[in-house]
Amino acid sequence: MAIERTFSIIKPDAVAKNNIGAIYNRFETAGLKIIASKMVHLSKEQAEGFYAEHSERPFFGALVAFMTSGPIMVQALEGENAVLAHRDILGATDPADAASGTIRADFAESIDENAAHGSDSVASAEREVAYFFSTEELCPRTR
Ligand code: RTP
Ligand code: MG
Repeated sequence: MAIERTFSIIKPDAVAKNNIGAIYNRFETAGLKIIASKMVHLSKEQAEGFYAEHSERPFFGALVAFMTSGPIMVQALEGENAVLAHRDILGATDPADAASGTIRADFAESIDENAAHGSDSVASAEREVAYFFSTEELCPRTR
């Protein structure tokens, strides 16, 4: 199995509800290792740059407003098939459609405030990890 990296955000709604630790527990239970982590409060420019692929979508303004509404936690995660493994425990974008036991089913209120983000491909993960972390900030696991 391939050891991959992926990128995670615990979004402002979940940080505000004190669910950081509970969501970290989901990562660790799934075998995903946190190799970098920090809290940040995004500027409008940072949020627009991160979600640039959605800039023409009707929800873009609301997405940027939400993502800048409070602090977030950003993580690089490492593990076997990490991109898909992380998307599996995250659940569907709309928590109403998310499988029971997933992060969005258990911690999210709506499609607009859906608790967490996960990279959708290895290529996205590389870009997103690099958007927030320098190489020196990543601590790959040897055990
Ligand atoms: P994310 O990037 O945050 O992990 O979410 P995702 O891949 O599951 O969904 P994506 O299509 O990338 O959309 C990014 C975020 O935009 C909001 N969204 N709203 N109202 C809508 O139809 C709609 N569609 C997407 C969601 O908050 C989603 O997480
Ligand atoms: Mg996405």
